[in-house]
Amino acid sequence: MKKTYFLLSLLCVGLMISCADPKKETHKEISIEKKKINDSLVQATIVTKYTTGEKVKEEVQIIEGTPGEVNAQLDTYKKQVLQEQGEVAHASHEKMQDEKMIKKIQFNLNPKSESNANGMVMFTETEGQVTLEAHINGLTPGTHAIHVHEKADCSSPDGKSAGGHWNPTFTPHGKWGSETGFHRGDIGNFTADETGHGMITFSTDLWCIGCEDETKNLLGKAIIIHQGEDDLSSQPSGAAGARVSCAGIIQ
Ligand SMILES: [Cu+2]
Ligand SMILES: [Zn+2]
Repeated sequence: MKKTYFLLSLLCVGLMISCADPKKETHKEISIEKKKINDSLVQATIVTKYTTGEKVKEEVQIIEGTPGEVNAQLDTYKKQVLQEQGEVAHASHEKMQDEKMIKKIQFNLNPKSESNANGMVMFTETEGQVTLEAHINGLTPGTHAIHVHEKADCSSPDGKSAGGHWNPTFTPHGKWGSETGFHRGDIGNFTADETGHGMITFSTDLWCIGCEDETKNLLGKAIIIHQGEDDLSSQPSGAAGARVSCAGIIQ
């Protein structure tokens, strides 16, 4: 009796193994990320992840060239993948993720109005969202205003060559997001510590880097840091005082 049970259970285990694992399925996942390096150079990274049971294998392919070249190569690649997918449809599972375009530009902030305020400002655009990150040194401790002004011209000693606040929607000056209106350049205020260092990050989908929409496009504008605080109400520019640092947002 015992022997029969043993044999039966062996048979069951054997059946379970063969049923669960007819031929190991390989899952294939593809992700494409596009990165703009400069205006004439784009880099696309294709990562293909093969998962067979516990095993994961990754293949990385990098394509670099002009936007046209890279797009053409990606098109060819995608057609290939679709063909393969047709042939091995039941054995593999494929997911083509959205292409992500990451744009990144960076500028130096230079002292104006006989200040020592310098630093850097960086803009990153990904999936319709632009993030600004600015680091400034040489400020007087306390609150300072930061705005986008209308012209990428920092040539004058007082920074006034950059013009007024960038205001493509012709609204009053104010706090960002305010119902009574705000300029597209009204980033607001940040604090410098006792060593004169300050930093700010700011994110919005109301900006873009080099798109067609002139109510959103940052290129050709300037970043200005002020000696004083933006009161977020005085017209037309928040009474923030002298312009102590300037960066042109030039392509
Ligand atoms: Cu300003
Ligand atoms: Zn303003």
